[in-house]
Amino acid sequence: MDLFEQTARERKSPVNILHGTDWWTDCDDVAALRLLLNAHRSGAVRLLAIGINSVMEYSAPSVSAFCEYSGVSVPIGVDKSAVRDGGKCRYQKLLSGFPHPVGSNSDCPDAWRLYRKVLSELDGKADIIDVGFPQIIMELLKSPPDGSSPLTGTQLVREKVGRIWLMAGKWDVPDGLEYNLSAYPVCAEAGDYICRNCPVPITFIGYEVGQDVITGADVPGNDPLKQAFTAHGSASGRSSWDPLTALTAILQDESAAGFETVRGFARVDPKTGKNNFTPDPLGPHAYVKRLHPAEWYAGRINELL
Ligand SMILES: [Ca+2]
Repeated sequence: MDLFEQTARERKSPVNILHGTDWWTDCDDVAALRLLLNAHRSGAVRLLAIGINSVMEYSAPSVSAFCEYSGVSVPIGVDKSAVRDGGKCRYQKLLSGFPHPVGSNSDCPDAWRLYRKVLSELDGKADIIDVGFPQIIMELLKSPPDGSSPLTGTQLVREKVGRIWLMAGKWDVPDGLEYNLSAYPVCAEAGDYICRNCPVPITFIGYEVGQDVITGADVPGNDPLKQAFTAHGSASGRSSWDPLTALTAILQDESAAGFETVRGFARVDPKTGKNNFTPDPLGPHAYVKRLHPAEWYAGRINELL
């Protein structure tokens, strides 16, 4: 029995998850989604929606194909305004060569609208993960009442979201600077907005936590996960920022994921994206520090991919 099956057995019901991913130039997003799909299949979580927060031609079809390969159908939303220049499409077209029910990005609703619909229809709460650019969560928080719900986005999140787990920031130094909060102006804007306005707790998994945790080397060559890693130039493994975030959320417990938490108030500069943290045991935010060597985390993730 693996860790997800054991987790499922200990839970009364699966934890509901909405998962945001940039699915952009790096391949650790693909490993993170594989962990979530495996946890879904084991019954530890219920993956209710995926929001893509960057757009390439094959974004939604490749996410759809990757889910389909695991036998899991998940509604996909896209932030269609998030078309970026300069990103090299390394694996998206390749993965869209596998069967995919979603034909194109335009088949998908706006991600924040999908999140509103899923949350409003939910009996109970869901957690939100994001391992990419955080603007979908900002758009959700800012969203007005609509056909899905009479609540504002902030009210809906307060009522229906348990916790938020973000791969974002660099927390081991003052004025930390990390890609998801600084790559584009909207990233810094969203990081700042979420820190100041989100009504539910947020745990940050920072750059420093995942960089030297190298995973994915042992996946068989016919697996689309391995093919994505190889296309990215990471056949011998890749840093595990996004998989560590997904795993911590799946376990619902930073200490079970091998971390110490520092609780307090996170701040993100709305212009530069630099992040800072004021410790406070009653604060709504937390970042994590590793308690084990990199190999400990890598071994766990590799077993679950
Ligand atoms: Ca990512």
